[in-house]
Amino acid sequence: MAYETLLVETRGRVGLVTLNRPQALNALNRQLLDELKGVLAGFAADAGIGAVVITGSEKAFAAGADIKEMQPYGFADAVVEDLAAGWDDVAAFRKPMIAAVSGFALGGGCELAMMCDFIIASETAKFGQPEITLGIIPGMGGTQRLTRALGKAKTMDLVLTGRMMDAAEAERSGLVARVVAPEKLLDEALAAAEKIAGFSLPSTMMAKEAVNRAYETVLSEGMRAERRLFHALFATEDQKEGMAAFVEKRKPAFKHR
Ligand code: CO8
Repeated sequence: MAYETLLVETRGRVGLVTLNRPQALNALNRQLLDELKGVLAGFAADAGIGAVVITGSEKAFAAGADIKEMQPYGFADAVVEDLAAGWDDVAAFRKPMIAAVSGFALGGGCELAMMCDFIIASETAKFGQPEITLGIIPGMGGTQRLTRALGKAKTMDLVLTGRMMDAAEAERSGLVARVVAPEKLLDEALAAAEKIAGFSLPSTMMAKEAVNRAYETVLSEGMRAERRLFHALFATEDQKEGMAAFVEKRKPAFKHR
């Protein structure tokens, strides 16, 4: 299927989505969101896909939500449409999803990267929440996910000043999992995704679910949730296979990949 705002490919068991609105530095408009939701729904239903990589161009992962599209909105329009809420569907994608970020990841672009399970950044990446410079605030999770990732001090600094942070600062601050040379970015992200996609899918999905609980609840509830998910995996054939393979000193052949 052809998309106007995305390039979509499958590499082995990895779904690769490239944001593709070069004329607007991959600004996230309604059409892009609709197309991305459609692609992710397809990947969710496709047993051949075990992980997803979302990337942009060398210059921009995404320079934010589309300012030209938002400009005419009034308060009532924003409320009635529930502006920005559609992105919750992207964040709710259940298979592992990696953001491969080069260049600008600003506003909604930074927020989209944070909806992914982890971020691999090129040395050229620049992260920021510049909404304050437009007379608004982040609306796709920036004030919440950034605070959980970086803590209050740095989040306040970024959100209140609108300044950008480079890849080294983002890695130091815990926003980014790995920083690599620009030419290695996609290979690094695809290799990580392919590795994840080679494991048992129920276990990678439950691992993601368990880690995400840490962001949503208190420690005792999170521990209970983790333990039940941990117990549940002992009901899978892949647990039998994974442990038997270890004991027999061979590679596991997971069934639910
Ligand atoms: N929206 C629309 N168009 C954009 C955006 C954007 N966010 N960013 C860049 N563009 C367009 C520019 O208008 C320009 O178009 P044209 O050639 O027609 O004038 C083209 O992309 C190239 O951009 P620049 O010429 O500005 O490129 P530079 O290299 O000079 O500058 C920057 C790059 C610094 C990234 C600059 O483009 C910039 O500051 N962009 C805006 C960054 C920003 O403020 N982002 C936050 C947007 S608000 C937001 O994300 C809120 C999210 C929550 C709400 C979600 C609701 C759906």
